[in-house]
Amino acid sequence: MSITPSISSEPTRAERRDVPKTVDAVVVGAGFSGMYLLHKLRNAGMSAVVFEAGDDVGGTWYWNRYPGARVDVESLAYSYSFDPDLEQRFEWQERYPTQPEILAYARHVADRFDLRRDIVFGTRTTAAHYDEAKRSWTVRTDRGDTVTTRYLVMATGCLSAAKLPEIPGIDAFEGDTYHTAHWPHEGVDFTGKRVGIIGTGSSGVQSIPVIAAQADHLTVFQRTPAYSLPARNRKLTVDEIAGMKARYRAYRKAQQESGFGIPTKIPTKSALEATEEERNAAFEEAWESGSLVNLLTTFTDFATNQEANDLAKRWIHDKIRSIVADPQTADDLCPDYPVGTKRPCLDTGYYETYNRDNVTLVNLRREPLVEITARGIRTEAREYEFDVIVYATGFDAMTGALTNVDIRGRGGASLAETWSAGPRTYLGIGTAGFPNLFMITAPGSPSVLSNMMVSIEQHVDWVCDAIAHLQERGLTTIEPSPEAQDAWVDHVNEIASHTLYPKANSWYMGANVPGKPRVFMPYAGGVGEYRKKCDEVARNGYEGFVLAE
Ligand code: N01
Repeated sequence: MSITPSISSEPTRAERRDVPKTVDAVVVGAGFSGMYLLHKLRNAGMSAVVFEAGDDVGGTWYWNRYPGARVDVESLAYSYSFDPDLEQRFEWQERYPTQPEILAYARHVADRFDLRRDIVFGTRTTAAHYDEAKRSWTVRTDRGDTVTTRYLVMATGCLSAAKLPEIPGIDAFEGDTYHTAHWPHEGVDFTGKRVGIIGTGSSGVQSIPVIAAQADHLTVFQRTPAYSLPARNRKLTVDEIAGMKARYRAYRKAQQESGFGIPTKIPTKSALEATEEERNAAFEEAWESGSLVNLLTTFTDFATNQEANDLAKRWIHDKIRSIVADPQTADDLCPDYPVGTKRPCLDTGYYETYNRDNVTLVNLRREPLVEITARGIRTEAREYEFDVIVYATGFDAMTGALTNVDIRGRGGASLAETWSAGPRTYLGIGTAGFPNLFMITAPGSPSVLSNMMVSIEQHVDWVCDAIAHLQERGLTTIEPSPEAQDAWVDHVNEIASHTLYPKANSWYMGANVPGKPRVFMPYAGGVGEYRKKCDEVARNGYEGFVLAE
């Protein structure tokens, strides 16, 4: 479902550059994937054009301007590694950078590599059709452009197709409405306003404390509580920055070999073997560290054993109850699914916010949402009146941005229809029947279970190497064999089946979109293992792919 104009903040249309009729590669999206792709393709002597819906670079960080927006990977780790000089020059300010700081970084990169001259802004890609006779793609946009290209790279991001909830009366509200992923560039002043917010995922958890501090009253509508850790954000010290800059090369290698794209200590003990004292100490240390991966790697069986996970769950419940004063509110904030099976959050004062007099939590499990009305939100218990409603209701994750484009491969087969029972890819990079279509961090790759910057760079490097391989050998197409794809999909499912992930109704499973097939989409085997597999495939002449002259 796309965002309706009434709640989106459409950018003013930017000056557009001329669009060439034919290029070697079309890239869709000018976020961190598209920017790096453009840089690499150009360096390889290829012509490329990037279509970007927004009016500037930055992708997710261009759109998600809601109050409190930050990344939950540390700034010095959430940055490109491909240019050591860039690493040394850019000065990160905070441990967890704000959206404006990350967007400033993206802009800095665009300037540094003069990227904007090959990016067509304010332009949404609407269709891409493969011509089997010509072995080329024809790409169309909402601005009337038609470009033919040999290679098509979807750098559209995993969390970019914002989603409104399926609630009756959504257009009836007469006040202001905003979606966290389409926040107005000029910001929103909540002073003196009665605000309702629907959604308590990462976007809700980050924005709720900031909105509460400003609004007259904030009412939070929660369907599923989040697990959230205090971020313990702070200014970076000069020594910290210098220390990382001195050891960046070794750190980058460790990132690439790690499980989540963030080096951590490797757990050695089962939570069930640890004494209660050891467990409490480990959980407390993770909580105090302000790092999600530290929590997720406390014990070997945290992600795979229900009993082990329950120990962490109970510990976090106790923490929530120790912070939130009202016992009923505290209970309502305690999640019942295994820790880590929905994306956990990092917050600044989230649970404490519920101790404020001007904040109310509505538990939609006890008081289901009925409709949006002209004046506010009606639950089965009552109507709540608002001046503003904020939708922090997330995304059609991982597949939405791909299937929203009318992509047609061999025989005119539509990608959306081909994936109607769930996405099928080989390595999360390509899909059978769609030659020379590459996807960056697609389903079947670690993507959202990793530090995205690490996974993005790995995919972009791999794709550009594959293209170079074809070019050097005078080959024209590459696409996964159906057999290799089937085996990979089975492998991805097999790994997921050994974890607790499928136990939660998460967007990882497509569960937040009615009718979307329930398939665990990311590859849960870890960034390091995945990279080894991709490298091996390339070394073996792109094993599992069909390459043709
Ligand atoms: O979206 P979400 P998000 N009625 O899907 C609720 C990344 N991110 O934008 O869980 C009532 O997580 C929904 O309830 P439920 C990060 O990967 C990162 O917050 O479906 N409620 C849920 O509570 C993150 O995971 C950062 O039951 C409804 C909420 O809306 C991902 O983006 C910051 C509803 C949606 O939560 C998505 O985060 C922000 C309905 N009909 C985002 N429909 C950082 O790096 C939905 N909900 C820190």
